[in-house]
Amino acid sequence: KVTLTIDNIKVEVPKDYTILQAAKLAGIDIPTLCYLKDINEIGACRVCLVEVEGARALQASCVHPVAEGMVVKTNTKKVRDARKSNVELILSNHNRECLTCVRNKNCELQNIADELGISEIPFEGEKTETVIDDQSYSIVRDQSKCILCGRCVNVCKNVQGIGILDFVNRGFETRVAPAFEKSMADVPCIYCGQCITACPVGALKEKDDIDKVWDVLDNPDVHVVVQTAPAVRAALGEEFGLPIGTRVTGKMVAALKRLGFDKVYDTDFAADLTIMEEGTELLGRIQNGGKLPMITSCSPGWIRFCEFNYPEFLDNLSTCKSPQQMMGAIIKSYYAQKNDIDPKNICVVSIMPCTSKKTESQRNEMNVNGIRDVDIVLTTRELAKMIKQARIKFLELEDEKYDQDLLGDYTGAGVIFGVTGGVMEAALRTVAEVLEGKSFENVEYEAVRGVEGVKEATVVLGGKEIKVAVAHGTANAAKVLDMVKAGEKDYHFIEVMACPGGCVCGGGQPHVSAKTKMDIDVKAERAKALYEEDELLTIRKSHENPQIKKLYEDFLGKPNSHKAHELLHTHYAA
Ligand code: HC0
Ligand code: SF4
Repeated sequence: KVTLTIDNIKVEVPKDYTILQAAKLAGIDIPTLCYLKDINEIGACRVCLVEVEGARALQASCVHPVAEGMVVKTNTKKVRDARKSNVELILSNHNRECLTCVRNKNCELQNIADELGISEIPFEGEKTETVIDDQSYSIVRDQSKCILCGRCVNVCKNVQGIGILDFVNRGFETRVAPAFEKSMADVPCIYCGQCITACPVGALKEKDDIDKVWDVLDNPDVHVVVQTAPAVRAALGEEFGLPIGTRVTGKMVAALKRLGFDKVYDTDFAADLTIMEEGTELLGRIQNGGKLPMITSCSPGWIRFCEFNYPEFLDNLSTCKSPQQMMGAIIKSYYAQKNDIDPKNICVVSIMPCTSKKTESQRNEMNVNGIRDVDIVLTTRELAKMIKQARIKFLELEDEKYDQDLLGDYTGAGVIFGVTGGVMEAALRTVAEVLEGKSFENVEYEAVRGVEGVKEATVVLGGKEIKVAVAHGTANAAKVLDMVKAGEKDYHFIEVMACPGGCVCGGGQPHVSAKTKMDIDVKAERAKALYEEDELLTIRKSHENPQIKKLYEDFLGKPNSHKAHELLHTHYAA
């Protein structure tokens, strides 16, 4: 421990702390801009400058280590002036069309300019040309908004282990872009959108598909069915000022009904269906000497990561489509048939916490006889925008229930899909009962829960040891695959989610400022919301979902049947 003085307040902190951390502990707020806890701690923007007694220049507090007896001042004229001119400099080459920016009122640069009292930009010079890359289905990059903070660069490189975005060129020509300034559509980007959630400004955003949805809602000839992913309910409320981790399932359903969707269903139904298919596939592979470890295939960012970086594992992927795609395929077959609607007149809209789901829905594989499983994908953020555009008073909505017919039941197992370890836990709940031939009271598998990057467990089922692993964030997935490749591990089943924390922290979820991330573990808070819903539900195992049983009886036959394969499975080839 060391003791230092910040603004005349004595504070004792661990000796590996930075001044920024120490100040925080002392209740002193230092502004930051490029700083992103654990991800981007590089002192580049020079907004967090402080005066350190004895040092000649001002110091970037986010990287400057504390020392015994150090005396720090965070609010002198020198400090205020320096911070201000550094932000003015950033603003002088920034596209300041805030009113039409996706991050208007939710922009860390806008906030800091306001807090520092910046009322004019003293230097006006040459500006970076506006170049917009909107060629991919998922991500739009606007160079004129980029402030070169490096947050996206480091999340992509270090957290995801990918490195699509980097600094290119020098001096005034410096840009953050893919190599050779290629389009995001032409590089091995997995569209996880972690770069978007790291971006403090509007330089990175999702492809906006809101108007497509308004169009189909306005068209009386189209039957529009919406599905909501498990993780959306854990975060949508944040867009309306609710605390992180507030569960808003009922209000979300009410809002979707007001927006005019013909039917509102939960992707959780299809998550249960996935467990039936994937669980059966796993048992089949174990019993018949199939390819192991089997690896989950529901996270489209992970699928792309595997295709680009570990093609030798493509046969290890479960052949199951993701729940979002299964839901679409079932709506356009079973549901269409039962309701006597031509599937060509049905539009399936998904609300997802994910930007990669937009690209997934457009993949060649994701159709049945030329009919797309899912037509339009919106992120959680886009849904919030639609609700605001419709002037729906979200906070005042009474809870409503999903539509109940045919695809309305869902279980706790389906809900927890949205958090890392959830798919594994849901699978174990079902596989355990099949192998043991009896029903279990305790359904909670603590070993696969939590925010650790790689989790492992061995469960004994029907006298057989089943070894499983869970990885979230693609850098962690790579670690697990490398161990399997090296023969160090022999798992039966691996769950991979591309985003750290799982879908609850997907690239389409509401923005959380770097400042809030210093205080709150967003992954854990949002996960809690889903575990809470799981506990509240009476049915917590996928195979006990009554409408899933009915779907098999009336339509699919058995799990992994010929029909199930035609609709719900696919194959990924290199
Ligand atoms: Fe997920 Fe999913 S759990 S990927 O994270 O498996 O996006 O929430 O919808 O499809 O169900 C995302 C979330 C889903 C799918 C489900 C899976
Ligand atoms: Fe990197 Fe993911 Fe952003 Fe692509 S979407 S640049 S992989 S962080």
